[in-house]
Amino acid sequence: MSFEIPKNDKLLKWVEQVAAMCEPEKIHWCDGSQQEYDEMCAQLIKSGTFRKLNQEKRPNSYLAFSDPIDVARVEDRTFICSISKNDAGPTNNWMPPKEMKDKLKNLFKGCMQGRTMYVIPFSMGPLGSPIAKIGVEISDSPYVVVNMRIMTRMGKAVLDILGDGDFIPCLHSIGAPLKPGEQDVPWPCNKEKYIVHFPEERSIWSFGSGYGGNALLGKKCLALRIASKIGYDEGWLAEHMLILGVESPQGEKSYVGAAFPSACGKTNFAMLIPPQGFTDKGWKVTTIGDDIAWIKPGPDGRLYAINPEYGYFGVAPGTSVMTNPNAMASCAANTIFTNVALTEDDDVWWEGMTDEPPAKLTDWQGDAWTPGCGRPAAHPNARFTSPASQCPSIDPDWENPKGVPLSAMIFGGRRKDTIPLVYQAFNWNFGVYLAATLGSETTAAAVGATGNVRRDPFAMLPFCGYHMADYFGHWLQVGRSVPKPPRIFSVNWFLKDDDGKFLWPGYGENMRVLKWIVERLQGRTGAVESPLGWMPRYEDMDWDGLPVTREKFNALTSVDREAWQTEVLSHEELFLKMFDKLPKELLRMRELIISSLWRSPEHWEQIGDVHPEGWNE
Ligand code: O2Y
Ligand code: MN
Repeated sequence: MSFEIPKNDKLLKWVEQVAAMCEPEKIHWCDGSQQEYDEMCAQLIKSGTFRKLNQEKRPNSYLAFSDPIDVARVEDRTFICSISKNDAGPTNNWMPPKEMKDKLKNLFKGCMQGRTMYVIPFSMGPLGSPIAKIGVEISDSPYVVVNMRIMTRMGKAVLDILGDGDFIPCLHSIGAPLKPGEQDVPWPCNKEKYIVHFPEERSIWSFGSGYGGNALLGKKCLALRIASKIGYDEGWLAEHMLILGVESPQGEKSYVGAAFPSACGKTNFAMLIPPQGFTDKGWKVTTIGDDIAWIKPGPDGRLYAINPEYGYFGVAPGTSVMTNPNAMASCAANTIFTNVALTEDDDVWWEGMTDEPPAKLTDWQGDAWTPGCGRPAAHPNARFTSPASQCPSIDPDWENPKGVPLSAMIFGGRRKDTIPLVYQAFNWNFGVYLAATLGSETTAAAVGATGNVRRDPFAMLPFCGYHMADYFGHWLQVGRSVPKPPRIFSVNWFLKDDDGKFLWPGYGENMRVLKWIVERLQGRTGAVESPLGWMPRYEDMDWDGLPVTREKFNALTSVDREAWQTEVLSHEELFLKMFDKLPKELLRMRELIISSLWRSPEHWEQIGDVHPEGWNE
């Protein structure tokens, strides 16, 4: 330890208790210095967890291959152990807290034998910001320590701010004690995994996994599951949202939060580069955060958002200089890669990085790989951990402790039909309804059959630390109490035509939708009323440089009434699960949508599906 132990009774007592339970060989208090980071990376190379990458091509960067049984978040092993089962709700796994604690204490007994126990003080949010929260993670994984240094503000500076104040205890073990003389493996973990949250106690216990959201406890566990419950109790929101800034040619800056379920391209949207014609005219997009937003009412009646994180834990496959040049620049140096492939010259590669794969690679399991061998070179959930400050589009206010004022919030899933390209909710309650009923088609990477729609309310299904219906009620309450709430929009980048081809090009072209949204807020463009909300007409959007015909636009914005009947029935299925606590406003909204979709059979036959050119017929 390279500094004086802090005088914080709660912290000292907790560290002592955990050490007595886990029986580590030694304890290391992390100071967060560059020297400590470098030494730990060297140690990870020695233990076989890290390979140092080519210093010229990828300066100060490392590659880790995980155990194939430890490659992603484990939703079925994630628990919200509130005192009452009904406070966790029907969408969370639950066990009585006492029963779970007893189980965990058994698992944690002696689990750090032969290993070092690291004490990792970290701040979610800028150091000293009134919105920030301090956590302390205890972990026996040096891989976790170095990742936490990139993902959070971490080390001695945090303890200085903490003083004798309160913090959120986050206990983590990979669950792989080492017997004296036993040879370690490159990625120690346990096949039994538990990611457990005690929302009333505000504590986290994670056992058995060293990967991502299971182990870097500041991210999904603290900044979403525990923080969402704190926000519920204190009157603010912890959301699975990226935050971006849009600057117009007139110099007006608008900030937008956007929630998309996992694997829907959040990082790409957060780092969007507008098409050439737009940048030429003076449009600019800046990045505040790519995954999580903490949103609080400000003194001027608006909602202000901060990104509580300090880095990106981005999905590598599919990321390229074509799809996301800003992400590629972010991971150009000082990055930890996990489960991507290794090139012959010690650089990294993953599917989608280049059109042509290299002739020879080492795949994410350490085996020789050649194109056409039938296996992916990188795991589909392979990641880069990179400092947010390295993103070329980072917003000058990304560390502003007050946050940035949100003008709009966008919700979108992956839907091949039914949900139009974009529409604006008529009001806050309509917006809460569209977010509560957000759905996304399952991809091969997610659970369930591919192509099924999974309801993922507010993109928070795996991350809400309390009853989802109480969460809906909390959002409705925020709308009642905040004088100038952001406007709420729905988007869908994933519509397909009858041949299964994408109707919308996505990526940078999403700027056209973003432009309509911010110009709408500024009263600079038009819209028409649809059964679902306000929608652009063809002439309300900027098509400069993209030849979208009126016919294609109509396909992108039409509302298929039959599809919507099925859609609304599936909303009902979600609502039935939580009927006892469901805010009645949502049932009223549902009735309003049904009644605005309904037309006499004759009328329906006459106009068929409706789109913005046909609304008023
Ligand atoms: O699989 C993991 O452990 C990472 S999950 C993740 C990481 C960064 C941002 N978002 C997510 C997510 O699942 O939403
Ligand atoms: Mn996420």
